[in-house]
Parts: sequence; structure tokens; C-alpha cells
Amino acid sequence: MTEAPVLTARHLGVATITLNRPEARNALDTASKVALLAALQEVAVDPEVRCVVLVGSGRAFCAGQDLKEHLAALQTGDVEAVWRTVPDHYNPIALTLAELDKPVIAAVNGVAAGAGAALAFLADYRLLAASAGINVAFARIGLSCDTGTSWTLPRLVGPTRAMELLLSGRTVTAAEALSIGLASEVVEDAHFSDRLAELAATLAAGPTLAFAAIRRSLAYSSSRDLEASLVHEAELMRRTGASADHLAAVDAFVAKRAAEFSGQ
Ligand code: T3D
Repeated sequence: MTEAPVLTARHLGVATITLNRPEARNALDTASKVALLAALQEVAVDPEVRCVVLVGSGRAFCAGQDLKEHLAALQTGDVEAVWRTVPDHYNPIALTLAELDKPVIAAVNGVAAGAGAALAFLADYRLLAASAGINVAFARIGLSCDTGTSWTLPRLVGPTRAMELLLSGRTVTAAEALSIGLASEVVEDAHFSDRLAELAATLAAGPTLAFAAIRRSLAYSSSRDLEASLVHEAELMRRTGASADHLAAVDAFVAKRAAEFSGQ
């Protein structure tokens, strides 16, 4: 039986979405892209899910577009059909990831290349295994960039470094990724799974509505002026301020108890 290209597992508020084509370094063929979008859409509306983890199976996180499928499609000569994959697949995946109302961890267990790297850039937390690497490989195969890279990468590392990485198509080691702000944390390979489980559990036990609002706040302000961002912040503070978690956490603080968040 053929294995599903994307697997979703739920455990104690954490949904783990695994890109599951290890023999192809989890490269994204059409079936994977369709399945990934469906998986993201499912966890987006599942109220039990309070943290989403995106990880690769085997040695890689994700090698980006499946270039074998891509070459076969190019060779048909129907270039228009080939490039519909950006608006039809990559763009909705990027938007769904960016707009999830829960924290997202990219568990970069191995190399992340091209659109695979772009998926990681859309997460809130990039946990890298020490042996992992990130490569915005688009120009190496004569392409510009997609899946939100032009939006996320300069915001993560600044325009100068983003341009250098895109022009060179070089691999950034995990250590460098940490030093330039591309990784949130790097952990030795042997401790990767344990640290991922701990981090995901912590986020899943957190104030989910506040986390969602923080995601929205940063995304909003990154393309707005201060005045508009202040108005938006006020609106989100009003919403999170009306949550059960806020009341319970302030109550716990005053009573000198640890806060327990329900996500409501
Ligand atoms: O249609 C569109 O919209 C195009 C959109 C493009 C967006 C993009 O993502 S562009 C970037 C595409 N990705 C790449 O350029 C990365 C290509 N892969 C690599 O550079 C290397 O494979 C890796 C650095 C990711 C991993 O290296 P390594 O040494 O661990 O593995 P390997 O030996 O190169 O590959 C192992 C197998 O995976 C191999 O298959 P085989 O020979 O055993 O049958 C290889 O062909 C396959 N594989 C790796 N990457 C891809 C792939 N197959 C299809 N597509 C891939 N991207």
C-alpha cells in the first residue's frame, strides 16, 4: 500500500503534521501539496488543537518542489499549467499557515530547501536540529522565490542578508541560522525529539487566544505604520482581555498560584 504523503497525529492539544516522502527528502509533489493544505485546514478549525508542529520524516525537513514531477510537467510544454501550482497550491498553503489561530512550530529535523524553507519561515518558532540546514535554493534552479519567501525572509534576517541568501542559494548551517535570526533555537540531534515534545506541550498549554492575537499583531504591524498598529493592538487587547484565560491568569497571579490556561 502507498503511504500517505502527509500524516497528521493529534496528542494532548498538539497536532503534528509530518511530510512523509522520506525517499524524496519530503519533496512536494501535487499529492503532498493537496494533502498538506487539507491537513492545515483541518487543524485550523479543530478547537482541540492548540499547537501545530510541521516536521519531515527521515533525514530531511522538506526539499521543496518535487523537481522530478516539475520537470515532467515542464516537458509537456504547458508552462501555464505548470505554474498554476503557485496560486493553486503554494499560496493557499502559505496563507493558511500564516493565518492559523494557534502557534506553529517548524521542527526542522534536516535540510529545508526552496519551498520547504519557505514553509519553515512561516512558522512562529523554528526549532533546528544541529545537523539541519536551510537553503533558499530557488535561484540555483533559475527561479525567483515563492511561498511567501519575499515577505518572510527579509523580515526575519533583514533585506541585505535575505538578498545574499537568495542570490547565492547557499546552505545556512543551523549555527549560522541561529546567529542571523533564522532559527529560534538549535538543539543537538540526539535531543531534538525530546525538546520538540517539551516545546509543543508548553505552547499547547498556553493562552491560545493570546498566542493567536500575537501572531496577528506582528503580521499586521509588519506592513502598517505605528498609528494603525496601535489601533489594531488596542482591538486585540480588548479581545484577549475579555478571555477566560486572562481573568484566570490575573486571578492566579494575585493568589500567588501558577496560571492554568484553557485556551478560551
Ligand atoms: O512547480 C513549481 O512551482 C516550482 C516551485 C519551486 C519551488 C522550490 O521549492 S524550488 C527548490 C526546489 N528544491 C531544490 O532545489 C532542492 C533539491 N534537492 C537538493 O538540493 C538535495 O536533494 C537536498 C539538499 C535537499 C538533500 O540532499 P541529500 O544529499 O540528503 O539527498 P539527495 O541524494 O540529493 O536526494 C535523495 C533523493 O531525494 C534523490 O532521489 P533518488 O536519486 O534516490 O531517487 C533525490 O533525487 C530526491 N530529491 C531530493 N530533492 C528532491 C528530490 N526529488 C524531487 N524533488 C526534489 N526537490
